[in-house]
Amino acid sequence: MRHDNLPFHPDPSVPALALPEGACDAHCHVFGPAAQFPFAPERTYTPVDAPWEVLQALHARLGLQRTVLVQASCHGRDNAAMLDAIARSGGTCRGVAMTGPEIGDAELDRLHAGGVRGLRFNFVTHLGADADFDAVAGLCARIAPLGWHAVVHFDADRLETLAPVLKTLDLPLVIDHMGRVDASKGFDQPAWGMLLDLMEDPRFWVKVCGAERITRAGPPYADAVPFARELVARFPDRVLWGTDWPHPNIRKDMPDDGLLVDLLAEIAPDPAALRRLLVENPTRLYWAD
Ligand code: 0GY
Repeated sequence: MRHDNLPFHPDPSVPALALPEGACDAHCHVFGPAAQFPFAPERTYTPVDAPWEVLQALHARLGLQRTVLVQASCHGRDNAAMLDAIARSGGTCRGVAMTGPEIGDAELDRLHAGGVRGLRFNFVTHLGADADFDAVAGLCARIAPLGWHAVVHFDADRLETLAPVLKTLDLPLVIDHMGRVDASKGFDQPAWGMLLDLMEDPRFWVKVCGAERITRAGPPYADAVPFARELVARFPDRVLWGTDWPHPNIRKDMPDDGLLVDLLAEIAPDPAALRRLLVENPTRLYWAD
């Protein structure tokens, strides 16, 4: 199959930073192999195969012991590749699925038994059609009793219209990639203020990964790191971090995952804050039971 994405970094550095016991990569993906797990016909990109075995080897190199696999749009609503990886993980991996309002209760139960603890909703222009908000609200009402959360992925320019509707949902909500604010616009940009305002609501969590997506300066992402650091300082109990391997739709400067780990020394310089970010917070959302 012809892919249109760059391959992941062939030889990531071994980080200098030693991660705490039980450290979790709370945002990464498995893609394919396409021969076994075909990509969705409606996808907007075709990634390179990125199987579980390669992710496991990367995690061993980086010092990460647990994994949250996040369903990506290239696999659409077919969560099979993710479920297969979770089933082979020996309990060290959980998942965030994508589905639609037609899903039955028995299928939600099957996803729960398979390690899923949340649903993801996309409002990102380059990934295709927005999730339908009525369907999102209906699904959120059904998954809240399971102890699940919603992961919301949006472009920063959607914040103004999305924030009020997201606030109507009665379950924990995790915002992907620091709300995809443009790091070059600094702390005074309106989107950053709106993101902080949402985070004042205790239902909201935020992923402080995605420096490589919000940067305009490129590696080592000096423009983006202050945003992550500020979120960790202000909301230490509601932040998550992940590599985002294999980095779909990164069009240049494929990240060195070892460098991304080393940025944590600046993002969470206090060891207790780093432990919350990498161990305690993901445990609360994904391994509560
Ligand atoms: C990410 C980011 C991207 C892709 C997806 O669902 C997806 O396909 O999330 C992106 O293109 O920015 O989190 O993997």
